[in-house]
Amino acid sequence: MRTQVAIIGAGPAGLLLGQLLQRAGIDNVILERRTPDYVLGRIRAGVLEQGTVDVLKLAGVEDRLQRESLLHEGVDLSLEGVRHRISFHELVGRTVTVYGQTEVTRDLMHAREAFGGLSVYEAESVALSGITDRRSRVSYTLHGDAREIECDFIAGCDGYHGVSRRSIPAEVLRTFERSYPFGWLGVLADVPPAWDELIYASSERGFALASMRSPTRVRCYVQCPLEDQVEQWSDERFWEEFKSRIGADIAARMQTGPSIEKSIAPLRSFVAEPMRHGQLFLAGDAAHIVPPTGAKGLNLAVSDVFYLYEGLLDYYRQGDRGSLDAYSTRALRRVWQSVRFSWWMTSLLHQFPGEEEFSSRIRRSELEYLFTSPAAQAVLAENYVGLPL
Ligand code: RFL
Ligand code: PHB
Repeated sequence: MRTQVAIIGAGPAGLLLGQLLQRAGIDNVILERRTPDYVLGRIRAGVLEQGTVDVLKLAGVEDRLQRESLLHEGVDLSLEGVRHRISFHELVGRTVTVYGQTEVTRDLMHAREAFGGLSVYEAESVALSGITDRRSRVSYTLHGDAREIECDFIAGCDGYHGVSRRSIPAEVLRTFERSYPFGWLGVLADVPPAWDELIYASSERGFALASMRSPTRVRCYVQCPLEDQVEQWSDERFWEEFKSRIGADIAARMQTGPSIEKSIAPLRSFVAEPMRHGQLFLAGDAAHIVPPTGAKGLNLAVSDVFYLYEGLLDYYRQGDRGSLDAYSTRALRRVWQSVRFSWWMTSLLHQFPGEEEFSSRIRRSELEYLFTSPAAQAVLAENYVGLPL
């Protein structure tokens, strides 16, 4: 088989790139290791920047998003149960959109089906070759049959554990990493949220986040030890812990219910440079990971894809390689901004096990400064709503 762009991975990055290229008449094939249901079963991000919504519009997948998403004008930061509102709208004149990653993925899958784009699910043993000699190929097996795709470019959109980044020689790739000594335990439940906007809560027992997916569905997280297993956390234990951190007034009026999904994610920051090697371009979690505290992972995947799309468009429309050549530099500039912001939000709001008293006093002092200083709040707001693409 021959195509112009072979895309590895059908997460939001791969599907969005496929959809943008499809609309521009650029031929592409998506290879995904899992089944569509498995991909849709992964509960992840919930907050979209305006820039992300704009790119989704460009991809023609805004109908359901516009009908079902929730517009949030700010968030609450809570310290030991006392909440302080950060109004993005008042501070920087912008807002964010609450709409689950699962729904973005579902909309993109439907759009691809409608357009007749080729997605190969359950592709095994995906391997990349000829990345630097302009005869790029991707081989894989499907239900035991060996197959190969010849292509102009490969887009590595296969997440942190994918094969694309590992196909770049070690002497070319530099990686930067920080692991945090805790994880997030997340629960999805069909109860109406007792909060109007997200609450990021710092408490002596650890961080908690109150989020939502719709007027009838909540998504809540608590910071937990890295060693914890989901089985140790019954729904009762989760809700009790969540209530002890989120603040007494919310705890008193919130509804709880059986979890429909429960999972633990470790927190880490990771960046691989460069994001391009020969004809291979990395996008999204394949190139970088941020801790979820800043709500940036999905948004970064979208900005990478947008830059890559512009580069491919210039190449196929005008034969101009300039923006493809600039891709890695351009994407990494924005990546590092989000890496910095996510690291800062994580450091500000979590309890670090074994930390000396000095650091926790500094953190408390910074939070108190944030609550009283519109200048400090504006810095948070500007980053949270998303720096310009
Ligand atoms: P994905 O979603 O991991 O998709 C990669 C796809 O590639 C497939 N794959 C392969 N396919 C073929 N061959 C191989 N060898 C393959 N190896 C892997 C995988 O099966 C998968 O389908 O990466 P992508 O598309 O780059 O998207 C990135 C986002 O998923 C991620 O950044 C966000 O979910 C991060 N994130 C959040 N981001 C936000 O912007 N806002 C949020 O509020 C937010 N909250 C979160 C989050 C991530 C979380 N977890 C669990 C990590 C909350 C959590 C708890
Ligand atoms: C979510 O709703 O899953 C969510 C929201 C904000 C974050 C992380 C996760 O910072």
